[in-house]
Formats: sequence, structure tokens, C-alpha cells
Amino acid sequence: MNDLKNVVMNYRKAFIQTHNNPDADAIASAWGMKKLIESFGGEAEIIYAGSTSFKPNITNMINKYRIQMRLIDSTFAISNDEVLIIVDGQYRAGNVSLVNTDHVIAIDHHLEDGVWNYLYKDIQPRIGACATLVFNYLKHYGVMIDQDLATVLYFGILVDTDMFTGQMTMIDRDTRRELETLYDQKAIDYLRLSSLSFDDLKIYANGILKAERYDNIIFSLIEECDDNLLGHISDLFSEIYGIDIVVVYSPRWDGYKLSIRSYHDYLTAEELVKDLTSTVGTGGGHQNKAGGYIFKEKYDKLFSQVPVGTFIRKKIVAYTSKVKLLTVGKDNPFTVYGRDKFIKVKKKQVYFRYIKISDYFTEDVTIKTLEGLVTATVEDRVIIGAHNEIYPISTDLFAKKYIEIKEEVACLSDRYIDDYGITVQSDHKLLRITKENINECGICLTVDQTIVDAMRLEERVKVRTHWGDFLAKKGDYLLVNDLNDYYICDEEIFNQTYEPLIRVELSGKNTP
Ligand SMILES: [Mn+2]
Repeated sequence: MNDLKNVVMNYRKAFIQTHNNPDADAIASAWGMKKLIESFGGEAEIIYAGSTSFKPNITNMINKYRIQMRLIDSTFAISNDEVLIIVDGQYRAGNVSLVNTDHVIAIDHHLEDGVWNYLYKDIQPRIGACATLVFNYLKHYGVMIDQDLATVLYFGILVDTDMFTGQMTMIDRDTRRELETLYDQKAIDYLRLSSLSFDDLKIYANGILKAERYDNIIFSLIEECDDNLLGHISDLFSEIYGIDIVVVYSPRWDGYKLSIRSYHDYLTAEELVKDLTSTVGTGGGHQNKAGGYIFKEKYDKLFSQVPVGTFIRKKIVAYTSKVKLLTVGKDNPFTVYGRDKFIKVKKKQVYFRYIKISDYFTEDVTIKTLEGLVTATVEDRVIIGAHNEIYPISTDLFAKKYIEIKEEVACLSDRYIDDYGITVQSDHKLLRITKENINECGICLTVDQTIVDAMRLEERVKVRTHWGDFLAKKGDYLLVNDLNDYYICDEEIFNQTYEPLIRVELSGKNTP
């Protein structure tokens, strides 16, 4: 993040380009970026291509905050002392009109679309809205965020995340909370309540007429429309008696936007969207509400012969009929699968990173991973596992299950930690552990010798425990300590952390 300022300030002027037909997130990101560059003492102008007739809420936003944007056409050109900054899109992407230049910066939250030699790029597809990224740049450079800018950024995030129900990370959630201390709530209501036009009613009505029911599931194809509308329609469908899963999809220039609802006993909207988009797009969300995207390019490579509607129906129906529920304490995995399917395994010796909370803090802490929150007391230690997985452990238990290692060795934790990493935070202090500084953490070795029964799962299974429901995918392992204590282990983590007990062959002595 440090060098964005240096890169931009090498140029006399920056042109901030949104994707064509910009939406609230694109405009919010561009406006925030303009303010950022002006805070550096630079000059910036927002440009866009496409239609000049906006949704009423976009028009209201532009007018209310007097956001200046220049409409460009294919003749638009920039000179060598000017830089092009693309927000909420990428250079040479199908929805970003081409401006010929070698001096390009991209700040975006879509999947990386081709290789380009950017002067600077920040492309983070897991983030819910580009406005989240821009907010964090403003914060990083200490720019004052006034109420107007906070409101516009907030509105961008709100719209892009389907009212905070779709794909979001901890960074989006933190940004939302911070903006809520600064924004103008009334203005948000005003913008939110002008999100539909009268014509949208027709789209809404057609979507209802075209809905198809498969038992407890409803599917509906909605004509190209504002993202907002999809959320409204799927919420309405989920109120129908006897329906617990809703899948609504709508074409976009490069794919399909998805809105999913689930009030099923154990299938969450999030897992449905993740399964549906696993090879063809992206998706995320929560228990009941989720959003996603199917990319046309990816889809056509794999399933060009299958209409998207058929693909969506088949995939959702297959998923809902296949997933089995095992309730700990009630279902016996040995009877469900057969005793002979299990093997005895024990924990391998694995090196992990850990921190002693008292080395950094004098009070209790909250640990944030991208997936969620964990809390720990100042006496605890924290083990950093694989895939940003992290768990607090009492010092007593730590002493039983791990030994501290003094010399530097390769740790499993190091391989998986990424740029986002984890954040440990108290009311007064913040510690961020990423791949940059993970080698400053301590090292420990597992010495746990517990033997459990393990079975590789050939299907998706959900295990309901006292702590909640855990979803296993095909290939993961079901580990059984006893009938009141069984759990799921990811395939890769299993292979790295467990090993089978060696069978002792009684060769030569098996004579009658
Ligand atoms: Mn966006």
C-alpha cells in the first residue's frame, strides 16, 4: 500500500476510470480515489463510458454530492505525463472502455482478468466492494473522511454486497462499522429508497411469473436489472410456505448475478452458492442469505453445451439431495458407514507457529480471521494452523499437547498465511500477523498421541456438534474419538497432520 502515493505523484494528472455504466460502488470508489489524490496535492478527474441514463439512486447520489464525472468516447486519449487509475474494474476488461496508455493503475475486487503490466495494482477478489479498498487507502494515508464521503462509500458497499448479505470479508465488515460512525443515515435511506424505477416493477412481475418450483426450492430467471432487485425478489420468495431454498439469477454483460436464500434445517445459503459457483465463478454470504456470480468466460469453457438455467437447477437439486446430516451423540458413524471403512490414525508431529498473548497484550483479546471472530484471555496462547485457521489454547493444555522449539524450522503455519493474515486486537492495541512477520512468532511441535478412527468421505456430509454445524466436502476425513465426539478434518490438513498406525504383521507365527 505504501507506494501508491509515489506512483501517482510521478504524474501531472490522474484520470480515474470506472467500469462502463458505473454503479454505486464504482462511483463511490472513483470519488474516494479523487479525494485521496487531491489530499496528496495531485490533480484528478473521474471518467466513464457507456450510458448517461442512470438508475434514480445513482442520479440522486451524483446530484446530491455534486460528483463530477466526464463521459468519454473511443477518441479519448491521455498523454505521457498523465496516469490512468481504474477502479472497480480492470484494464482491457470487456466492461472498461479502452484508453490507450502504458501508465495504468488498477484498484479492484473482481477476479484478475488477464495479465497486465500495471504500475501499481491492488486486486482483491475476496473483498465485497471496491469502496472498501478505497476507504482503507484513505485511512492508510490519514485522509479526513467527511460525512458526505462516508455516506457515498457506505452506499457503494451496501449496494455491492446485496445489503450486506452477500460476499463480504472481515475488512468489509470493519469498514462498514467505521463508516457507520461517520455517515448520514438519512441520506442512505434516501438513496436506498430510490433504488428501483417504475420499470423495475415489470421485471419484478415477470420474475414472479417465471418462477419454477422443485419441491422445497424455487428458481427464477430475472431479466437484466439492478442488483438490488434480486435481493428483494429472493426475500419475497423465501416467505412462501413450503419453500426453504430460493435461487434467483440474472444476466449481466459478462455472466450471471446470483441471489440465494436458504432457511433449510442444515443447508446454508453460503454453502449452496459456493458449491454452485465453485468452478465457474465466486460466491459468499451467510447462513440465510448469499450472493454470487457466474462468469460467462469460465462457464463457456466448461459447459458451453448446457443452458445456464439447467446447470443451476441440476447443481442445486443434486447438492440438496446429496448432503447427509450426522448429529453428534445421536447418529453413529460406524453404523451409518460400516466399521470396516475406518482406519486408526494418530497425530503426526507437526511444527506450528504460536503466540503467547501476554507477550503482546495486558488484557483479553479478540482474534479476527477473514472467516470470523475468536476470543482469548491474556493467559492463553494462540496456535496458528493452516489456512489462517487459528485457535486459542490455555497454557496448561498447551504444555500437554505441544513443546516449544527454540531453533528456526519450517512450520506448516508459514506455508498458508497470506497477505490478509490474522489480526489480534484488544481495546487498546492491534497486532497483525501476515506472511511478512509470521517468523517473529514462536514455534511449537505437536506431541499429542491420541488415536482416533478416520474415514475418507466420498460425499458431502454435515456434522452437527455442540458448537454448530460443520460441512465436509468429498475427500475430507471424518474423525471419530467416540460417539459423542466426532468431527471433520480437511483433506490437506489431515494428510499433513495425521498418519495411520502401522499394522503389526505377525508373520511366521500364524500357524494353527
Ligand atoms: Mn464493485
